[in-house]
Amino acid sequence: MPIAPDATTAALHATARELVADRRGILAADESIATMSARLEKAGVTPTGTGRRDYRELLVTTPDLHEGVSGVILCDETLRQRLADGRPFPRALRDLGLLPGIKVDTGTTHLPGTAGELVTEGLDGLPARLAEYAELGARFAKWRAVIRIGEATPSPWALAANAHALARYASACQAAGIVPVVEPEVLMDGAHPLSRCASATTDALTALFDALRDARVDLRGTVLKPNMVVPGDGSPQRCPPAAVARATVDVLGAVLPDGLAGVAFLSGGQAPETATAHLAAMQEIDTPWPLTFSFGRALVSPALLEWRGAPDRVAAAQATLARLVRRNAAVLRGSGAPLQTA
Ligand code: 5MM
Repeated sequence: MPIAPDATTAALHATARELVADRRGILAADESIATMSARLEKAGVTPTGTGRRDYRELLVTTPDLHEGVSGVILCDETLRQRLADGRPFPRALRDLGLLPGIKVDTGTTHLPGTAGELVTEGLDGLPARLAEYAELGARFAKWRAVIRIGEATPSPWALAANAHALARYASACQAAGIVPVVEPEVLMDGAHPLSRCASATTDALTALFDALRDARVDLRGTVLKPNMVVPGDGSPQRCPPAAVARATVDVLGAVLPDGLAGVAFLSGGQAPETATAHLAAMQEIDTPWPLTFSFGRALVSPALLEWRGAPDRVAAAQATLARLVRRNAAVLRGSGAPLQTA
């Protein structure tokens, strides 16, 4: 049973559907200041607040971005910044036909009692922050748990702790009228085979959906942002896109309850063409939820390299991003409607 009042519930459902429908995906541009600064420096751009703002402005003002992207996830810094023309980012996004989103976790920390496993933080004061983000125009939010495959990991305790945090975050979002995008990312790091990623992803999703049920999170107002089921990046195993698609959909099909608004995959460090090939192969399989993309690096990395901070390369960088967005949107299946409409 939904915990929010009716009008809010209907609005949550509508926003969640809009995020995953109409052959569009979500652009993840929510790198923390530290991550974004490191990526800018690597591309030869001075990592100042202005540099980060200019880069995000380049991304969101890419011509016709709304044709393949429904919403953009920003970080706290960008949500409070303004475009060069003076418009705050959330308003500019709305003007451009894009839903404003916000990353609300505050990063990961070591989880005591584990062999180096991580738990994501940010629950303290979250309801007040969400109220402010809603006031600033955020319509959806994102929280990422980071799960590493190792000899003895992921441990049940790390999965439970991360699932508990994701569920508390998701229910706080819905109480604030914001759609939660729940991201339990099983990293690609390692030499493990695809089967190991499948079992770790199954365990992570099982813990997550148990916690979401216990927290009475409304799944029709929720989007899942999972990893694809792939071999580790150091594994000699080579899997064709059809095998990745089959394994990924099988894992999701075994765990996901009815009614979820949709699934928007992260790219996790896959090359852009690989992530797109996997997404395309998944569209060949019938699923009860719309499957789309919520890529970060697989959409923006080539554009950042093209730009390198030069004003006269903004148009070329935007063309690079637009090409990748079009390519991913083009592989999406036509039906964006969730099956459960009651
Ligand atoms: C864009 O990067 C997001 C934020 O990362 P940090 O907080 O670590 O700086 C990240 O959560 C991202 O949304 C997901 O990992 C998906 O991005 P990729 O590049 O894996 O598609």
